[in-house]
Amino acid sequence: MARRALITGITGQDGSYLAEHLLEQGYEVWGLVRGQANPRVSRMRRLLSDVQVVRGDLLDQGSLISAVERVQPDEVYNLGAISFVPMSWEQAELTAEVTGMGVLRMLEAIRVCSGASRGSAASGQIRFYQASSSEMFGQVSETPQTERTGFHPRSPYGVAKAYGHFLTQNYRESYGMFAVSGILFNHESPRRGTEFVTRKVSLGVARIKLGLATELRLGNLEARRDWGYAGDYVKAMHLMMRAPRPEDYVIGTGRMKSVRELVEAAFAAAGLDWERYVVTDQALHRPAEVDLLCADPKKARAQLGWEPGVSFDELVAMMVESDLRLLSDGADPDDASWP
Ligand code: NDP
Ligand code: GDR
Repeated sequence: MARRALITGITGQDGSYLAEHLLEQGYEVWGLVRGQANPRVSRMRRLLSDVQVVRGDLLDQGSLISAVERVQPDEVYNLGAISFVPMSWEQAELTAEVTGMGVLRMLEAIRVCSGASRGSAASGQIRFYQASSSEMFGQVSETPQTERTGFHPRSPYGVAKAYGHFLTQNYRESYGMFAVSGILFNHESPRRGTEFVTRKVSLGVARIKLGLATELRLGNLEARRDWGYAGDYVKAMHLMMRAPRPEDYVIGTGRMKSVRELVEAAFAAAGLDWERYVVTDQALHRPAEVDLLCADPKKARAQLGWEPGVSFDELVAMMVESDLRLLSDGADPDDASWP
């Protein structure tokens, strides 16, 4: 019988790539979707017509219990979150509720539905993946960061993710659940939300190239990140869930670039000189910045055999080309079907 996966956050970037990957692996895939008329659901359906939908919200404990009861999943991937870091200062309580407490609610739904109790072996039946983040490292104490590096989150988002991370470990230890966290570094794609810097830049470049804009406003150009391709990273999530033992893994490329280097590469990919178009804006700086993040993915390479396949330059070129195509077709980038 096909294994059954339930994905929260299926209408987001990672949810779409993970669903595609699991369908390719022969899974029956279910997506938890919220809202009465969520416009992202129809976009998701255009790409993932084989996915079945169950209603639910990470804010609503009963809905998660009902979803797990209905789907009877073998694996639950908890990708749903308020994921845009600046929004977590504007709506800190909501971020804590969705990105932090949402993890507790999902774990409780699994615990209740699988009849798990302290020390019971039955609790291992439904496997759980938590989308942890390099933002938990925040102000880093060492570089590169490993599974053993301490956390010093710098935003309400990072704090909420750290709560979810520790709670996942705690349910593994308390109830013997197969519960894992992937500590994923930034990963991007043509499906990335338009508010995140890589996509904002690739869209900005495409608009300027096509004569639809004359400048691109950005915040801190000196921040450095370890950027990889989302399509590679969802494979790591699945490998963690099929590993013999539940363990946490750092997933990244091990290479760091600055926002300035990202901008240079993206404008160059369209044959433009970035210095003529980029304007920096103090209003786009964050109350507390994460200056640099760089993964040490040795454990994932050694134990899961996972390697990133797409380089930084290939990723930037892929995103700029995709946005040039999208805008040339007259599509609305926030509403368009996923490439
Ligand atoms: P997106 O922002 O693209 O997707 C977030 C998803 O969360 C959407 O599907 C959204 O659904 C859903 N969601 C929001 N609120 C709720 C709620 N109350 N109940 C249920 N679902 C909700 O994120 P990504 O795909 O980029 O990231 C996936 C996960 O991985 C997130 O948890 C993120 O924090 C984490 N992460 C991402 C990294 C990255 O670089 N992309 C790196 C490390 C971690 P809706 O359509 O209803 O709004
Ligand atoms: P991040 O991603 O906060 O790392 O979180 P984002 O792309 O938003 O920012 C990366 C860096 O770029 C700087 N920056 C700007 N960022 C945005 N969004 N817009 C700008 O105009 C801009 N100018 C400069 C930022 O200051 C920052 O340093 C992402 C999310 O996907 C999280 O959910 C995930 O957990 C982490 O990656 C790992």
